[in-house]
Amino acid sequence: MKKAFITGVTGQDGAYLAELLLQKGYEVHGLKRRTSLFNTDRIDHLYEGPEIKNRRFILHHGDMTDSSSLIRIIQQVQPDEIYNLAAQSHVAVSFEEPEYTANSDALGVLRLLEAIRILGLENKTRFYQASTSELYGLVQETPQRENTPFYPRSPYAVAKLYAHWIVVNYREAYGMYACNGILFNHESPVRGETFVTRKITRALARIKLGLQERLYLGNLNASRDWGHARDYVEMQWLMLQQQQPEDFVIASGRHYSVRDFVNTAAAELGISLNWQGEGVAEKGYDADGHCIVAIDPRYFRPTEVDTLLGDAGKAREKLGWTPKTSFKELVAEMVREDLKTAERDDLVKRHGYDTCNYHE
Ligand code: NDP
Ligand code: GDR
Repeated sequence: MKKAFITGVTGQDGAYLAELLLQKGYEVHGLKRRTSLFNTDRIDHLYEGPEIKNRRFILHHGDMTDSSSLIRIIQQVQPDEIYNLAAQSHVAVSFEEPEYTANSDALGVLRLLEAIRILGLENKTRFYQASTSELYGLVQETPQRENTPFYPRSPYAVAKLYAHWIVVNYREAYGMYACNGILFNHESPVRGETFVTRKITRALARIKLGLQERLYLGNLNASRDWGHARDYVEMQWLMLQQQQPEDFVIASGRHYSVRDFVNTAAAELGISLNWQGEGVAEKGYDADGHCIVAIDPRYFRPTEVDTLLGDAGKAREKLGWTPKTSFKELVAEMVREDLKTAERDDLVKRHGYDTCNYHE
């Protein structure tokens, strides 16, 4: 039985990947950091209690900023594959916590690669790094491919640039099977609530049921190449099953603006939006003339990535990969799931209990 170690297993991709690897018969080990509240919502359905014999899903406490925990876990598990998905993954937050972001997102990768070396696992353990389209930042070429020059535009992207190149360097210097998946934005119903897509679907569902008045956003003109996380984790696994380690761009090849995303999600909910005004004064009104979408300049970033569009031609040709979920299907699935949650919150509210209205 193959053993995989997933860092970031409690995150969006970690949950989808753990599920996929368990289906494929792997023994899956996950890194979980200590938090004051539970952080395992996304993987609770995979949990196996100590009473289960031959458990195949096992969590370990550790942290990307703590070498000793990483070395200990890798020594204990002796994984065939490591998927490094852990990161402070929020671009806007990285401007406020640049040092921590560099520590976990850049040095964290070095710690894992060194752990493999220290433990003499270079010839056994294959390594996947969650690289990102944010590396292209101020884009030098459209669409972006594996050889498009990078121009990172945030402390997050700069940290991920280090991560990307240290993986390439360890591959070349030590012959390790290590590769980067340069993934464009991918979303799902379990996407973190502060990323723009989930923020939109969650807020519009709550607005529809009268649980929230308005959705505040930043740059409506930013455009992204959005896909579904379920399709993208399949590629993470495929990249570790090749003869030779290589880096791949993973993208849908289509892009939409944040405003398009709002319109599509609103339409799914039967809300027709009428936009008026320009720049920071732009507002979206519903059919009754209520302003339900407005701009809050707090969400503008010091340096923005205006537009991204990926070309996953290499993945298509070499790995036979194409995304299965369209933009519209993705939005519809996210809206449907957030509407279910909003209906539950509505019920709770009608029974006299207030629900969270946190909308960042
Ligand atoms: P999430 O933010 O949903 O998950 C991040 C995971 O990393 C969580 O499990 C989080 O733990 C964990 N984590 C954060 N900091 C640490 C730390 N110091 N030590 C241990 N664990 C830590 O991200 P996604 O699932 O969306 O993304 C997965 C990876 O892919 C990330 O590296 C991201 O940067 C990258 N990526 C994502 C893309 C996307 O569109 N989703 C596109 C391209 C790259 P906790 O649950 O406790 O917060
Ligand atoms: P991104 O995702 O920065 O691309 O990083 P995010 O959803 O945060 O932003 C996408 C675009 O939307 C604009 N935007 C807003 N963003 C947020 N979060 N909140 C808002 O209110 C808002 N209004 C407009 C942003 O300015 C931006 O242009 C994600 C993360 O998953 C990274 O970890 C990953 O590497 C990249 O995708 C690829």
